[in-house]
Parts: sequence; structure tokens; C-alpha cells
Amino acid sequence: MIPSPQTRHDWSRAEIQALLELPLMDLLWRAQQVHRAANPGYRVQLASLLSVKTGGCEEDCAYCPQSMHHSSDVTGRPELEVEPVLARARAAKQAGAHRFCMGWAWREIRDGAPFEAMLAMVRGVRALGLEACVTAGMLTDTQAERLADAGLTAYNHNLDTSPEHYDRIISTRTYQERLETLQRVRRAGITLCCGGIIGMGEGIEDRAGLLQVLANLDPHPESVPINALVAVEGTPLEDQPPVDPLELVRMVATARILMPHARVRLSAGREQLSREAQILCLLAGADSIFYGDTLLTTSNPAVDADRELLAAAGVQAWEEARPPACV
Ligand code: SAM
Ligand code: DTB
Ligand code: SF4
Repeated sequence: MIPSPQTRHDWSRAEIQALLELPLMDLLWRAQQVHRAANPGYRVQLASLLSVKTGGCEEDCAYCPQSMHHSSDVTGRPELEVEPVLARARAAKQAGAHRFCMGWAWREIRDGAPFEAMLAMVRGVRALGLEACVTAGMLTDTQAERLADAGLTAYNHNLDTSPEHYDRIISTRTYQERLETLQRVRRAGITLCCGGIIGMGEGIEDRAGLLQVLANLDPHPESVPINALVAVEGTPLEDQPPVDPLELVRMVATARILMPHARVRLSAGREQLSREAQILCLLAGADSIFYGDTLLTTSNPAVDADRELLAAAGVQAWEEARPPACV
């Protein structure tokens, strides 16, 4: 019997960098032991993603095709209303999703009709028996409490990179503001979905720095999305070289060791990965993927391809494996 992994919140950056730099076989072995103990059945959660409000965002995140500061800005897509969003949620559930995530290209949540619609969407998604996640930028305590009352399962707000590298990526919102948003979400009793992106020109010490901030949050975020940059034409990061898939494997494995009970979600960038590289990420401890043909504005592997991927890996999605225990 493998002992239950210990949960720590005092990792040093040097310790984390040492994990990231372990010989790959040793890193995988350590990550697998932690993963097997925390998730004995190797179940994977399928999360569907929908962009409710697309493009025209005031923030200048260098990776994002939805920023009004970049020529990539995706314009002309109307903000979706409640019913069409719930129709997409029903279809996602039908296809086997367990969580439904909705995105707004906002700097912060706006009160009034758009927020009331967001609350109705959350209630509708929860009524379908799905977990509901929202990502919509910064929020106030009152907005967080109202989202919690509506039944929101999780709020996604990423730290994206290390505190040191951050200023090279975003100038319109500080790292501290992101941390404060995370605290508000926690105070309202909503679970946290918080992770980052690799492939934005950061060094290994920045990857360790991001993981250190995440792992030293107490409690750990319940979900940790690990994204590989999708280098979109027209964004300042359009010419970044593709991420070496083994770097993503290392990031996933290290996140798994540091946050044994978190859901580590293999997020953007899967289209650039071979089937075998994705299976290595599952082996390294990823226990969730985004499921459905699109992420927010860019494409994601087809549903059938993902079903085949899970079958090839011999892992089961949650809805087949056990009744959902919505957090
Ligand atoms: N506007 C809200 C915010 O930034 O908090 C929510 C939507 S935003 C698009 C959600 C996350 O998607 C970002 O924090 C970032 O981590 C990720 N993301 C955006 N564009 C990406 C890209 N091109 N490649 C990888 N991840 C990306
Ligand atoms: C996260 O960490 N990744 C997702 C989700 N949370 C919202 C978004 C990825 C977006 C990739 C670029 C796009 O499709 O626009
Ligand atoms: Fe706006 Fe979010 Fe894109 Fe940044 S990541 S530009 S906040 S939509």
C-alpha cells in the first residue's frame, strides 16, 4: 500500500527547481507514486470550455488573442445569452463532460445585466449536475459571494508565470492583484482553479517560481491548469518557439508532486502534442483535460480523438468510473 502523500506549503524555489531538473525517469517515478496514492483509479476529469464574451479585452496579456492591444483581437462575436450557453452545457454533458467552464474576456466582472446572466448560467449548469467554473478576471467580495450562492464550483484565475517574469508578459494588472482575487474567491468558499503557461520565454527558475507560489498557497488550488503557449499570430508572443513536450511533462509531474490532491489539468497546447506525449503527461500525473473541439478562441483535439487517447492510455473518464461528487 502506497502511503498517502504529504501535503506541504513551505517549498523552497531551489527544491522545486531540483525536482524539475531530476532525470526524467526519476521525476516520473516520484510523480507516479504520489499520483497513484492520491488517485488510485487513475480517473481523468473532462472539462468543457466555452467563451461567453470573446475579444475586446482591456488587459494587455502578451499571450492572449483577445486583448484589444494586439492585432489578433477577436472581434465581431456577440456575447452569448443564457439559453445558448445552457444548450452548449447540455451538449457537453451528453458528450461526457463533468465540468463546464465559461470564459469572459474581461479585466473584471461587470455588474448589471451581464453579471445577472452569468449567475443564471451558473445556476443552469449546476442544475444539469455539472461542475460550473467561471473565468472572468478580477471580482469584488460581493460578486464572489453571489457566485457562491448561485452554486459556482470553481473560479479560474491564473498566475500565469513567476512574479519575476510577470512584468514581461502583462503591464495592466499586477501579480498582487491576482493574488488578491484568489483570496476573494477563497473567502467566498468557491474552489480555486489556478495555474499558468509555459513557453513564454521564461527560464526554469520562473517555472519553479510559479509552482512555488501555487504550492505555498494554503490550501492548494483544487485545480491547476498547466498550459503550453498557443502562439497566436498578431500577439507579441507569436514567434515563440514551440514548447518541448518533455518540458510540459516535467511541469505536470512537478505540479503533481507539490500538490498531490489537486486536479492537474493538461490545458492549452495539446494539439501540438503527439498521442504519446499526452499519455506521458497522464502518466506524470495529469488527471484532467479540456474536452471539446475549441478552447476559448483556438482549437483543441476532437472529442473522438480524446476518447481514443483515454482508451489507448487505459484510463477512464470520471462519468464512466463513478458518480460525480461535485465539489
Ligand atoms: N479574462 C480572464 C482572465 O484573464 O482571468 C479569463 C480568460 S483568460 C483567456 C484565461 C487564461 O487562459 C489566461 O489566464 C491564460 O492562462 C490562458 N490563455 C490565454 N491565452 C492563451 C494562449 N494563447 N496560450 C495558452 N494559454 C492561454
Ligand atoms: C486555462 O488555464 N486555460 C484555458 C482556461 N483556463 C480558461 C484557456 C486556454 C485559452 C487558450 C487560447 C484560446 O483558446 O484563446
Ligand atoms: Fe483579457 Fe484574460 Fe486575455 Fe488577459 S488573458 S487579455 S485578461 S481575456
